[in-house]
Amino acid sequence: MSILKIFCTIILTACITNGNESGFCEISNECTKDVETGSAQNRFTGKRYILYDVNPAEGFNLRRDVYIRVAVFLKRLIEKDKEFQWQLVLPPWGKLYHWQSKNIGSQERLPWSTFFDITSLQQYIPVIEMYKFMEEYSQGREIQLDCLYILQNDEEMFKTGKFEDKNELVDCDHDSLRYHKLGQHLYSGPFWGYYNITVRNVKCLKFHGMAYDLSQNLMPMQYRSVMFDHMEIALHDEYGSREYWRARRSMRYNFELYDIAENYRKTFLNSTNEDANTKRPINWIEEKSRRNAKGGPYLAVHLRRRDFVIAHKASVPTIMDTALQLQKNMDKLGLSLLFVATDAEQNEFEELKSYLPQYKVMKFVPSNYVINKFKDGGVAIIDQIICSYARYFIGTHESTFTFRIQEDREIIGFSSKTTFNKLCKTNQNCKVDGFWSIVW
Ligand SMILES: Nc1nc2c(ncn2[C@@H]2O[C@H](COP(=O)(O)OP(=O)(O)OP(=O)(O)O)[C@@H](O)[C@H]2O)c(=O)[nH]1
Ligand SMILES: [Mg+2]
Repeated sequence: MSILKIFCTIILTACITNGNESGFCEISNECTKDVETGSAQNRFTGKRYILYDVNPAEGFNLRRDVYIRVAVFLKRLIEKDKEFQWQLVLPPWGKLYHWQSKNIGSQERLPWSTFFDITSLQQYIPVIEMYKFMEEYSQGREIQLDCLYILQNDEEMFKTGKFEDKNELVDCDHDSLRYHKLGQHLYSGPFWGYYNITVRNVKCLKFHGMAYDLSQNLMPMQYRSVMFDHMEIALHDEYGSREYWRARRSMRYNFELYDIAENYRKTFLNSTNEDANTKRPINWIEEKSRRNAKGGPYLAVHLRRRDFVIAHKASVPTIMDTALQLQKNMDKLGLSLLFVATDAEQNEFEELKSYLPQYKVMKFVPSNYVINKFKDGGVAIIDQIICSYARYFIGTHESTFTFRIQEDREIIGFSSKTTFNKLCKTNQNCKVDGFWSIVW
C-alpha cells in the first residue's frame, strides 16, 4: 500500500467513524485524486441506500406485497450488519394502469406519505422518501446512483420446473432494457419519472431466491446506493410468519384516510369504532392479538370488474349472480346495509342496485378535495378501509386488492370466517381457499 493510500485510509476511517449527515466525507484533494483513480469505496460515511422498482405492469396491491419482501430483507440486513446504516428509499408511486381519473392533477411521483403513515413504516425499518434521499444524497444536485441490478427470471427453471437459488450476472440485452447508455459509466432510465437520476453501473442478474439473498450484491465498500429493478422477482424471506405480519402491520395508512373512512361509516353506515369494537392503538406496535372485533352493521363486498372480468373469466360472476349471492348472505346475517367497493362502471353498479331494492346499497364517492389530494390510489384505500371494518366481508377470488382487505381484517381482530369469503362464479357455494391467518 502506498504512503498516500495509508494516509487516506486513516483520514477516511475517521470520516466513517464520525459519520456526517450528508453522507460525504470532507477529504483532501490528494485523497479525491486517489478515489477518482479507482477505490471509490471509502469516500463515504456509513449511510447506504437501497432503492427498488417493480415491473411497470404490476398493480398497487402487488406492489404493497413487494414492499413487505424488501422491508423484511432490510430488517435482517440491519440486524446482521451493524457496520453500515442501511436505509430504504421508498419508490414514488405513479403511472399505474388503473389510475385513470382525469383532471385531478398528476398521478406521478407521488410520495408514500400520500397513502401511508411514514412514522409507522419507520418503526419497522429506516425508510426515507425519495425527495429526502435526493437532498441527503447529493444536496439537490443530479443523482447518480452507483449500481443498478436488473433482476431477471431464469426461464429455464420455469420450463423444467426445477427451481434452485441463483444469483448470476449475465450479459444484458440492451435493446430490451428500460435503461440506456449515455456515456461510459452513465445510464438513463425511467427512475420513477425523475429525469435528474442516472446510474453508473447497470448489471443484469439472473435471480432466483429470497429477497435477503440479494444482500450478496450490495458491496457496501464499493457502492453507496444500490437499486434493484424487477424486485417482484425476489421471494419472501418470511411468508406468513410473525415477521411478515410485523412488516405488514407497520403499513398503516395515512391517518387522514382513516378519518375519511370513519366519517363515512358514521354518516352512511351507522358504524362507530365503539359500537363495532374496532378501536385500535395509534401505534401498531401496541396492537394485540384478538378475535372479538364485531364490525359495523353492514356487509361489504369487493366487486372487482373491468380487466378481471376478462382475465378471470372462470371465477368472476355476472352482476345478476353477484346480487343473488349478496342477497343470500345479507338475509342470513340479518343486515340491510350493503357497502360496495368496486372498480365497476357506473352502469354495472346501477344494475347491481336494481336487483337489490330491499337493501340500502352504498358506494364511496370522493369529494373533489379527496380525489385531488389522495388520487385514485387514496380512494381505493378508503374503499379498503371501509371494507375492513364491516361485520362481514366478501371479496373477489384471486384479487390482491381483496387480499389486502383480508389482511387488515386479520390485524383488526375479526373472526376469520367473517373475512375469507368470496364471490363465486355462480350462486352455488364455491370452496373457500383457506384462511391467511395473522401470526402475532
Ligand atoms: N376505488 C376502488 N378501486 C378499485 C377497486 N378494485 C380495484 N380498483 C382499482 O384497480 C386496482 C386493482 O389492481 P391491483 O392492485 O393490481 O389488484 P387486482 O388487479 O385486484 O389483483 P392482481 O391483478 O391479482 O394483483 C386498484 O389499485 C384500484 O386502482 C375498488 O373496489 N375500489
Ligand atoms: Mg392487477
